[in-house]
Amino acid sequence: MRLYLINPDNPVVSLNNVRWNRLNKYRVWKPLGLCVLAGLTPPEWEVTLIDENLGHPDYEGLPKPDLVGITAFTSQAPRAYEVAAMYRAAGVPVVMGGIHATFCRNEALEHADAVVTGEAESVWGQVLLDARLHALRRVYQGGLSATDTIPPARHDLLPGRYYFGSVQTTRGCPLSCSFCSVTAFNGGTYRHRPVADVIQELRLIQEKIILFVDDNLIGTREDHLKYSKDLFRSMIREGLTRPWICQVTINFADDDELLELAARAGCQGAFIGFESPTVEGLMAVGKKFNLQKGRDFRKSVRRIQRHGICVVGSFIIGIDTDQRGIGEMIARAANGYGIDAANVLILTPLPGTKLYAQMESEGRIRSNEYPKDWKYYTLTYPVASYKHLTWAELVEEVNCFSDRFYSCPQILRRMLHLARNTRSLKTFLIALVANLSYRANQFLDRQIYASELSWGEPRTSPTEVESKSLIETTLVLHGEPGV
Ligand code: B12
Ligand code: SF4
Repeated sequence: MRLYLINPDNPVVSLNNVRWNRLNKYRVWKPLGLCVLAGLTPPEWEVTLIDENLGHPDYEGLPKPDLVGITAFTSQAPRAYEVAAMYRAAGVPVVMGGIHATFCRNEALEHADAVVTGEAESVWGQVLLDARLHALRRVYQGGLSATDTIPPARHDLLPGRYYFGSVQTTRGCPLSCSFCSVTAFNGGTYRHRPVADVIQELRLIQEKIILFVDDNLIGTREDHLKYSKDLFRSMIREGLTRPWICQVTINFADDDELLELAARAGCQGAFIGFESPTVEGLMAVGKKFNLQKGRDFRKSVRRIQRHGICVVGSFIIGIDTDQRGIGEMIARAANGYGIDAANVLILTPLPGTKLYAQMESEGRIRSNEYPKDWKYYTLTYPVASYKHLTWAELVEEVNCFSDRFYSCPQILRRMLHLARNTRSLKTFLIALVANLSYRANQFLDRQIYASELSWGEPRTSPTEVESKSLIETTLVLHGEPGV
């Protein structure tokens, strides 16, 4: 029996599009969900993983599979449905799963023979049995899995084409930011995999650098931190100290023992959500956590960097409290905190989030021709009405941030600072690549925005703008087929 597991791409994502920016080859990460699914698949199935981010295969030339499984973040959904249609037309049953199919189950059911909601560990075996018997049910509710049932991912199925290997040690996050799908998907749980399982899986990864895909690697409570320390100690003991990067909350800075162990275990970079430079902004997105203990961000960032770990900060523009000048304010805050790179995203109502429910009830979601418009839910496009900013103004603020933060002198200043303060060449290189690729991607996004603005969007609120035409202009300029 032949099974294809497919990760669709999204033609309007610059972040992981190698064709647009060669530096993005450092930012194309393995679709770990599909590698886990392959790990759950019994040996009588011959599994092929297809990651469209590495290029589309010649589907026609591939042998016909018995079953196709497709994953999708929301922004990948339109392409996922195209691939599903192609296989269903050829008489191959298609199963969809992942975060988008979970939150938009009925929509996914229109495009697939079966949908798996939630995590796959408890139901994938049944799906495969039913597929063999040509008796697929329409919906399989995976719910949340016990973490000791997560198999080692099949890292071997996508060899040699990625700079980063991926591994997951926890699922969920103890916090609940309004814009984030993680807590909605995980029902507010924060679950740890057995340390021994993670260690076993780390041994299977061939790549020289690893991304811990955990949304919050260290958690917030004492017992969470204890788990992280146990994990790092085991990694050190077992000699599994290849360089790695991770996502954490700012409390990473508060425990020197944790930082020391993380650094010794190979940590070179931490991605931290600062979200907003203002107290009101943090309150508006439900991230009061960042305000606890009278936090001094500059000192916290320094404490992390002192361990040779670079800090990449993430911010959001378009929060209800954001006004003109927010781009400049974020650039100043990011420089003030002393972070090594920063990423600014546009507030986006992702399905399943509190933000989506709020914006929908207020009639503020503008890009709502689904499923077509999902491709803009990349956090780099405006898709809603923003309280104090028109789309044009929002884009100007994003551009203003980039001009200030990613100017050549600023990048040079940061790199000199890093070179003086870290003895790790690898940390330096990671930060350099992050800066250069963010800079290049911002310019790509700007080309898109510029084309929209030159097309003539007046500086009016998107309620008065035909948002559909705006987006279509963008796509025509990028040669998007079918528009
Ligand atoms: C690593 C990661 C990335 C990597 C991508 C790696 C990759 N190719 O998968 C990078 C950095 C490139 C990335 C990019 C983006 N990401 Co991202 N990313 C993640 C992260 C942190 C981990 C994903 C992961 O590996 N999880 C571990 C695996 C094991 O879990 P899983 O994928 O959910 O799979 C399980 C189930 O869902 C299910 N399942 C999944 N697929 C399938 C398929 C079938 C057939 C079946 C049966 C079951 C099934 O079974 C699996 C095992 O139980 C998640 C957060 C999260 N917790 O998922 C965010 C997340 C998925 N990303 C998110 C977003 C928004 C993005 C971006 C759009 C924006 C951005 N700037 O970050 C971009 C664009 C991506 C694109 N191609 O369009 C959102 C998605 C929300 C949504 N509704 O779409 C998430 C949830 C984060 C968040 N805070 O909300 N991301
Ligand atoms: S801290 Fe990060 S992962 Fe956790 S809910 Fe907030 S944005 Fe999501």
